[in-house]
Amino acid sequence: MPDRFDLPEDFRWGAATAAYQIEGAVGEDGRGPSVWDVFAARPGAVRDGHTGAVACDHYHRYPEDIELMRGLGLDGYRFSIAWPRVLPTGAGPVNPAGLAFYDRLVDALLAAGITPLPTLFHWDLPQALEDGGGWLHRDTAYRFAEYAAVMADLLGDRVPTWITLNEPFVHTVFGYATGTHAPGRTLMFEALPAAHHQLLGHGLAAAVLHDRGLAAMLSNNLTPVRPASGAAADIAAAQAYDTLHNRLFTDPVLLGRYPDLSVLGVPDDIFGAVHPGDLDLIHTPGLDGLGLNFYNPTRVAAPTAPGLPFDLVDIPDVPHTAFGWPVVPDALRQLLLGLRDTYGKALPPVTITENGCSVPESTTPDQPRIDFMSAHLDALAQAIAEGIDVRGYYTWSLLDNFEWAEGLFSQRFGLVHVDFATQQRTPRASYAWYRDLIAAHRARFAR
Ligand code: IFM
Repeated sequence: MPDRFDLPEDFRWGAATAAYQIEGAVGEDGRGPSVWDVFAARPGAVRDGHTGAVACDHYHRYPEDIELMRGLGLDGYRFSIAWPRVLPTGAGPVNPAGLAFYDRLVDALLAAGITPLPTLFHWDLPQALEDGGGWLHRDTAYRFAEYAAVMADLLGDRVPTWITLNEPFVHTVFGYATGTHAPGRTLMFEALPAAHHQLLGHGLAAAVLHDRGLAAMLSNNLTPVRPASGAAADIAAAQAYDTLHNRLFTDPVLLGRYPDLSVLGVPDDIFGAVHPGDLDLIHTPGLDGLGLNFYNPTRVAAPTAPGLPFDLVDIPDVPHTAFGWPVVPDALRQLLLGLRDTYGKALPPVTITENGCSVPESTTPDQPRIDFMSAHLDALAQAIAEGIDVRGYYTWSLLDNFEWAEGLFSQRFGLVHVDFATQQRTPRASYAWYRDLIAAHRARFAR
């Protein structure tokens, strides 16, 4: 059985972060407020009242963080650009100091031999755009494409590949449907225009990138969905959840159409959001790579109460992460094979743009993280051996960081521990393990 030592020669090793989770410096150098600044200031919105105001102070400490990446031997680093840092109100005049930060960051990465892989939107929408309706408002998609053009014009000479959106499923559901993330709207299925407008923004931005000779990817959090039993009601519930979590986002981009949304009780035009020609705008630019953020599979049962057409139920008899997420590494292989079954030749090369787990701070060494990553990389090697084109793996995350509604302390995903009082970075055992794995992979192909 192939394992992580059998990954192909050109397999790329990386680590991932996101702007609001690590940068801090939210009030510096002309950055405008984002939805997360506003949301995190609401009493009770984030555990312990934490915010990303300082986070890992990466805005000032990025040279030290790049040294940590160099120490790992990374090929690539996935980070996100804070839209309100470069366009403080989301549109209109650019902020030269914000642009200069990303210019410096990219140059420093390249000097360290690390390929930058930026994400344009990882949930920190400029608050001024939210005040105009945010992703519920169609214009936001057009503002996003303008912002993509600003960044591509600045960095396109040095950055060949871009990710437009991060996890539009999570942003739509947590941000607009249930309100546990910014901007904190609780619209349930009426949140879905926000999904459509993000996809439209993706399509428009991908065209902007292609016009400049750059490659466009989209990263989503996908999950293989399994019914809790063979009962027809559980199977129907699983189909509804798969539609919401996976197909709603992947079908328009890869196939140019929405799945049957009637299983969610949602009209085909998503409450009037889908205009004639939109699906062409989303699909026609084509996707140069699918970014797959994988954490866990999902088990679904028929609903026990009115409201949603599914219940999410736990997967028993498997380990769980500190977050309570079930650990089922082979589900990654199954997900990849399922994507090939569903999309066939329409499936572009895949890159794992996030995978990792939170481990309690007191766990020393962080063996559960090493076990998690090694088992998922073994599953990936098996999927590749079964013919799936997977180009690389970016672990989530380089550093402990601001884990959204969970705040700073409770969910630690980093290969590097961060003491948020002192900003001291301390590499964990998983850091040394990943470094040695990368080195062993390179040594195998050294001539
Ligand atoms: O921290 C998040 C990240 O921002 C998006 N993907 C999942 C991670 C862990 O929850």
